[in-house]
Order: sequence, then C-alpha cells, then structure tokens
Amino acid sequence: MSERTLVKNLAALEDGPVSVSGWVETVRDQKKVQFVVLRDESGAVQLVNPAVRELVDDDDPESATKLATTEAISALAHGSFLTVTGALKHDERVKLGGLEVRIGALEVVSESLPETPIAADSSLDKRLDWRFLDLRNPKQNLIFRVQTTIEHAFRQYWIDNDFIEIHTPKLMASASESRAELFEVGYFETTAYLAQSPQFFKQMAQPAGFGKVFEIGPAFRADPSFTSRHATEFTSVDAEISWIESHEDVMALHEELLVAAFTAVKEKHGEALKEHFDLDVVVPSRPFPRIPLAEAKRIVGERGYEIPRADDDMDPEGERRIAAYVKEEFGHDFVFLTDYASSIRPFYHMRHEGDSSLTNSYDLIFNGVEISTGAQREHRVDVLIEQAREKGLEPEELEFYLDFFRYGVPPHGGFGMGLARVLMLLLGEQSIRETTYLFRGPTRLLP
Ligand code: AMO
Repeated sequence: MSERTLVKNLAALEDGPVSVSGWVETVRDQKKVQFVVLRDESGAVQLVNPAVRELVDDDDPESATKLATTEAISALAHGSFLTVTGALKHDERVKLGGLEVRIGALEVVSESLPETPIAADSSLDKRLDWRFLDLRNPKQNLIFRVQTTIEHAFRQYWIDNDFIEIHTPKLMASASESRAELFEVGYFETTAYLAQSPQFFKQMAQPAGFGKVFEIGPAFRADPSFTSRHATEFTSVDAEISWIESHEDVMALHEELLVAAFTAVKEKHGEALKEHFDLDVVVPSRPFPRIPLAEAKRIVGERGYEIPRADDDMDPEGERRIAAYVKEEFGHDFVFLTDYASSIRPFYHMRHEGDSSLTNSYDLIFNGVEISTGAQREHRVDVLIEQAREKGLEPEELEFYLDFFRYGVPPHGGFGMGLARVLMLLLGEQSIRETTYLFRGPTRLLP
C-alpha cells in the first residue's frame, strides 16, 4: 500500500508533508493560483498550487517542474485519479474542512475521459448504466456504509444470541415459494431453478439440531413487474428459530434485531445521514404495534379505502394507509400485520388452532411498505401434506422437504426480509434501485 493519508484523517495531522490520492472533483484554474478539489472515499480536500505560467530561468529545474505541474493541472479532466504529495496547512479561511494541501508533486495515475457521461440531473436509468460513476457520489457511498453497519449489527446480534450462520444452495430442484416466479437454469441433463428463498433449507436446520440460524444471501424471483420495490435478484435476510410457541416469538426476535441495527446506524452515521439525507434516525420502540390483517382492512376501509379484492392481501396503497394510521395513533414507523388468511399464504405456514382459515403469520410494514414476511411453520407432516395438496402442490415433488418432518422436528418459525427495502425506507429513497449495489430487473442485466 502507498503512504497516502485518507482525507478524513488530515484534520488530525499537524501542518507538514502529506500524500493524498483521489478523483478530481473540480478545478479552478486562475491566472496566479490553481485550486483542485480532490475526493477520496472518505471526503474531499482543497489542493492549491501557485501557478507558474512560463519558464523564468531555463537552468532552474525547479521552475521547470512548477511549470509542468501548472500545465498538468490546467489539463486535468474531471474524474481523473491523482496522487499528490505536498504540504498540509490548516487555515480556518478555507471553507472545505479548514485546511488545504499545497501541491509539491502531482501524478496523474489514471486519466479520465473529458466528458462525464452522467450529471447530477441524469435519470435513474442513465445513472444505473454508469453505476460506478454514480456511486462515487458521497451520498450514494453513504448508503452502502449504512448497509454494512446494518448487516454488521444483525450479525453481532445473532452471534451474541447463539445463532449459526448457514449458506444454503441457490441452485434447487424445485420452487420454494411460487411456481410463477421461477428462473429455470439448464443443469446438465436436467433443469435447475434459482432459489427464491432459503425457506426449505433454513427449516432443515431445525431437525438438524442447529436451533437458531441466519443467512444473508441472494434470492431470485422471475417477477416481470417494474415497481420501485421489486428486483429479480435481491439480498434476503433470513432467520429461523426452534422451540417457538407462536409467531409472536419470531416477531420479538425481529424487533430486537431491527432495534440493534437502527441503534448502530444512528450511532455511527447519525451526523452524515442528517447532512446527506436530512434524516434523523429514529430507533423504534418495542413492542412494535400489531394489527390483525382483517382489522387493518377494516380500519383502512373505514377511512375511505377499499382493498380492491376482499380476500386479497393488503395492496401497496392499503399498506401506506395503515402505516399512516399507525403513525397517527401510535407514533410508530413499524407495524406487524398478523393473522393472514391461509388462502393467501404458502402451504408451510401453520394455521390457527381451531380456525384453519387463518395463519400464524405476519408481514412487517416499515414507513408504509412491506419489508418482511414471517411465520410459525407447520411441523406436523400429515397436516403439511394436506396443506400442500390444498395449494395444488404434489407431495411427491416435495419428498425431500417432507422428510425433514418425519424424524423429529421442533416447533419453529422465522422470517425473510429484503435488505434493499429496509435501506430504501430508512433513507426515504423512492426505489430499491437506489439502495441495491447493482440492480437486476426484467430489462436490466448490465452492468
Ligand atoms: P416473501 O416472498 O414475502 O417471503 O419475501 C420476503 C421479503 O423479501 C423481500 N422480497 C423482495 N425484494 C425485492 N424484490 C423482490 N422481487 C422481492 N420479493 C420479496 C421483501 C419481502 O417482504 N420464505 C418467505 C419468508 C419467510 O417466511 O421466512 C419469503 O420469501 O422484503
């Protein structure tokens, strides 16, 4: 590694020699003095160079170097990557951080083409075409620092609470959620499917005696929709735990995990989020409000909105409206909608004792959008087969999964949560395209 100093660390140094590297953000090329704003991954700093426009003394190698440096700065393209050695000088009058680096030597390590293909007002699609340039923006960079903190806080919570990390296969022999959204892959003599969720294999960890497991990994859905919340490939945050009494235990885990993550984000990025997103991070209070789905539909109905089909899931507008109600009534950004009808839930959800029309399940809504689904699972194999048949699935195709329930399995449950959705809603972004490193959708496979 070179001896360069990260820009964010300059403030703590005394005046003296330094070396910095980064991308040219702006150049102000005045007659007598030149200013360059240089940005690295940690921040921006002003470089200054007294301009030498002509060779004063032919025999003075120093003046020749100064002329060359001046000419190099005049020719700098926005986005070129430089290494500069020079002298750090603290000066309160400098707006950018109260310091500057007086250029001694400048090396253009990697030149940029003169025209940058995107600008601040480019469309999202254009920005995604040039994602590496788009991500240079400190605001975009912050999104992925926040993501890192969230994932780290999740892992810390899981490690502190005795969970085991699993990595389930993404090539599968069957669907795990719905046949409608399956990607097929040619697999030697047969066909494989890209995993829609680690559902079956995180459940397998329960009869395997793992107790509590988690996974953060890719999930694939051949979903042709172009909404702001759907991708064909997304990062799914999954947990599954044994020995639960009902989905209430899963919801309690879910709350703790999110409180841990939001606390970490507030601590680590509170200031930067205020600066770049004008956001005050609110750590949610526990317990999060809970409303049975039927009750939620009644509430939004009373407030003037009918869910289009009576037996349907909450639609996006219904989610927004129930979230607005919860914000008004309880001052909370999260709400668990519970007790979904069996008709709109997968076969593996446990149903209510004595009322098989309802499930021990929930969706978690954050700032008006679903971020997660969780449930207690049906662990009685005969009931499971019955429920699979009811959903039009052939138990023969599910034999490998049904076997998990034939050799002693603890009652268990868990949830799956879309990471990019959590980030989008936390940051008030309009689309998961902004909070996904490289978005994949029906018409986007590049870059
Ligand atoms: P579900 O299908 O509801 O449940 O997915 C769980 C969460 O994953 C995210 N998600 C998506 N994010 C982006 N693009 C998509 N196309 C997409 N589809 C889903 C959402 C959603 O809430 N196996 C169950 C979970 C469980 O019960 O453990 C499942 O996959 O945030």
